[in-house]
Amino acid sequence: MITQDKYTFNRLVLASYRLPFNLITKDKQTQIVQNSGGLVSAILSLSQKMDTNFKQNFAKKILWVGHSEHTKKEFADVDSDKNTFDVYPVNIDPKINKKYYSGFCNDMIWPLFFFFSSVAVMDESYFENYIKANHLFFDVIEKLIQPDDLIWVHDYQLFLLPRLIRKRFPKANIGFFLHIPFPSYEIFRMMPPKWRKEILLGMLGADLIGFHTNDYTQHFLKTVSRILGYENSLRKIFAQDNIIKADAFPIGIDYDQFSLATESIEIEKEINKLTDALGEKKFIFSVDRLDYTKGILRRLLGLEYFLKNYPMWHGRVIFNMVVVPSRDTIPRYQEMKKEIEATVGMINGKYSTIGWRPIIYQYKSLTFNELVALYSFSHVGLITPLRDGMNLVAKEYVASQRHNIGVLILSEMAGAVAELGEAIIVNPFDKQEMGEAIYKALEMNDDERNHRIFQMKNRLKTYTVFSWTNDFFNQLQLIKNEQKIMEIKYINSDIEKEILTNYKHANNRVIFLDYDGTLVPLAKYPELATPNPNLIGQLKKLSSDDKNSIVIISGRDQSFLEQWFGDMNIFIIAEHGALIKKPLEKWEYEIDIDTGWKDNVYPVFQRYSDRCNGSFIEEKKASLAWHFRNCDADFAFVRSQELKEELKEIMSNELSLQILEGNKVIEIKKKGYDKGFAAIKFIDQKKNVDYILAIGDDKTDEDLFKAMPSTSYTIKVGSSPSNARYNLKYQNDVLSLIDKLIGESVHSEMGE
Ligand code: GDG
Repeated sequence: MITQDKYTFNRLVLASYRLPFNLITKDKQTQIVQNSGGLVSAILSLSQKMDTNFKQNFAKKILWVGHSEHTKKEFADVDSDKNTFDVYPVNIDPKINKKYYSGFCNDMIWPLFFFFSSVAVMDESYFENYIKANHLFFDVIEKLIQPDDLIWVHDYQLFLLPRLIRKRFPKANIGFFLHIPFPSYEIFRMMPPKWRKEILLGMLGADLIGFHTNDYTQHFLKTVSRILGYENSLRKIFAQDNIIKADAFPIGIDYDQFSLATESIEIEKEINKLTDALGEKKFIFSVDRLDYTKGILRRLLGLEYFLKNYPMWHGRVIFNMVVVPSRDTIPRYQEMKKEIEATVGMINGKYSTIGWRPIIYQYKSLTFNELVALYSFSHVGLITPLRDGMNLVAKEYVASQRHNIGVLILSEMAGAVAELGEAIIVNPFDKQEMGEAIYKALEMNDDERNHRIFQMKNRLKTYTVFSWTNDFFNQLQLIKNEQKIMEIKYINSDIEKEILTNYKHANNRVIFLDYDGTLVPLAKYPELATPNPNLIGQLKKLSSDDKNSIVIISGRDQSFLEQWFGDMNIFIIAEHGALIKKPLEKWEYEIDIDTGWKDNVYPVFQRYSDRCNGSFIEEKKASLAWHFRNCDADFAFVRSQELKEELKEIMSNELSLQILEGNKVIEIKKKGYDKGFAAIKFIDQKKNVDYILAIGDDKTDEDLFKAMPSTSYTIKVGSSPSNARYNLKYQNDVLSLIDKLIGESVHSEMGE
């Protein structure tokens, strides 16, 4: 059970494509009607019971931003239950909406994310309108947002919205939840590069990103790492300027709403009607929105297999298939509807008798009472989507089992399967398995039915829609707290002032600067990361101050560093401390260079280069490095682990060797020196150093940060955790800091 904590959020602002209600005018009377769909069902329960479930936490009313053709005033005029939430309609021009919603959302993302990639339509104008529509949502939110609001953005129609909010309100509390599956990287990458990057960056505008299952979360983390290059650890993504959490939050239902409803008089009446109509016949039930992901046609084939192979059940069982109208203005959906109806006709034509028809097909919406009565009355719930984010129908079916007689047959492709393991699990593409599952369900004894439903009920009771929400909000609060701790480490104007003031007053300063990722951005190949004239100019100016010793401390080899910095008034420490060069002097070895070991290691590195496309070996004076920055990340990771294992074996004979892990590089070198060791030695030789600044971005810079005296200013570039005292978000920030140091040098020279 998730305990409810006190959040620091004040109001809850929801943003979803659809508002939960629509206004419909009939006989000159305007009525408010509920929209169908999983998201609406879930959030509506939440808003209705906000008062009892989130009493101490939020301001009473939820604010709900969603698309509608109606105005705020029109809603206010007919809203009979004004206490639950305030609606903020987003009006979208029908032309934009067509390309945005019917186009990009339902013709592109929907099929692609449900793994029906062959039917995804990639039209540039769809994406342009997707951007426009997300901006329209932002325009409404911009006007209502307050500092402590929690803005919870829902689903694939609003991928870009979190980032739009973040840009304008950097400190906003933003959650994002995806109700549909997140596809594997291979599917996601089918989108044009610009779209896929925008979508990921859009989502990463949130502080917390939720999915229904662990699989979808993993797909997302991998996709972010492959497309944007952001690393993650324990589901925290280290973007350049923020830490974002991605995790699984399987949506729950309002269990009591269904369970208690089965005891109501209204539902008793509905059940009586069904009993009168069906007598002793067993009853199989399914309900889905009209959609190709729901597996309706395949289900019919499973039923046909059952009818063909188990004739003893003819006349004794009825299958009620309710299809709820949805998106039926889209040609693909219209065709599917026709096909469903033809298949129902075919099966009924083949197996009906004068007194019995196996399938009762209905194309309509049900009232809540009708729905619960059908759930509760049926002996089998046949829920077999080809793919589903979660599938709430399956959960509602279980919660509505008053006498625990129903057997749930559930597709292994539904997210819900993780929590409903006592169902009969089927592959929806396998008609034989489905047919046999129907037979098994109908023949199952009461004890087993009871036991299975009982187990599933217990789970659903515990993790309801309210626990789901609470879990999400708790996690959002935790990541916000973590960001705040990180915020203290980011260099702000006060910290910067201290760094500059102490610099100004110091007389014997040492400034250690890592090269790749610190002075220049990381590049695909090391030789491409060369310093530009501006950087060279900056380093010249900084090193012209007599009080400064500037040290470039890098894993790079001697020749590269010599080429660019050899003629400057700069100290160079190459190969993590193996070699050092004082300004205008010759290189000196800091260690005893014995490279006999390379003969054993090189062939191993060579083998891994051959086995891992895109990787390459860099041979330095005192070390060998295997780079895998340009490889398939997962594959290279596996290979790098294998390589490490193999190297360990070699090292058991060569005890003086050490593995150094850098950013997408594995290096092997002699033990006994690293950047920290080299830097300490440098400081000791200098004597009377009264100011130390050390900046780096790489794992190997951690040795440097750890070794420095606590009064030093150690700075890590990027947002990941580090031994450094402070963090700078971007590599470019290092250059700005250098400019400011130069400014201080100039002022002190002028005696200011
Ligand atoms: C999306 C994801 C995910 C349906 N027909 C009627 C009716 N409903 C209600 C059900 C249920 C909801 O609609 C359908 O939810 P699902 O989860 O089964 O499916 P999607 O609409 O595709 O929902 C899905 C969900 O979002 C939540 O995150 O689980 O994977 O695709 O609550 O009861 N309700 C009434 N009459 C109907 O005719 N009253």
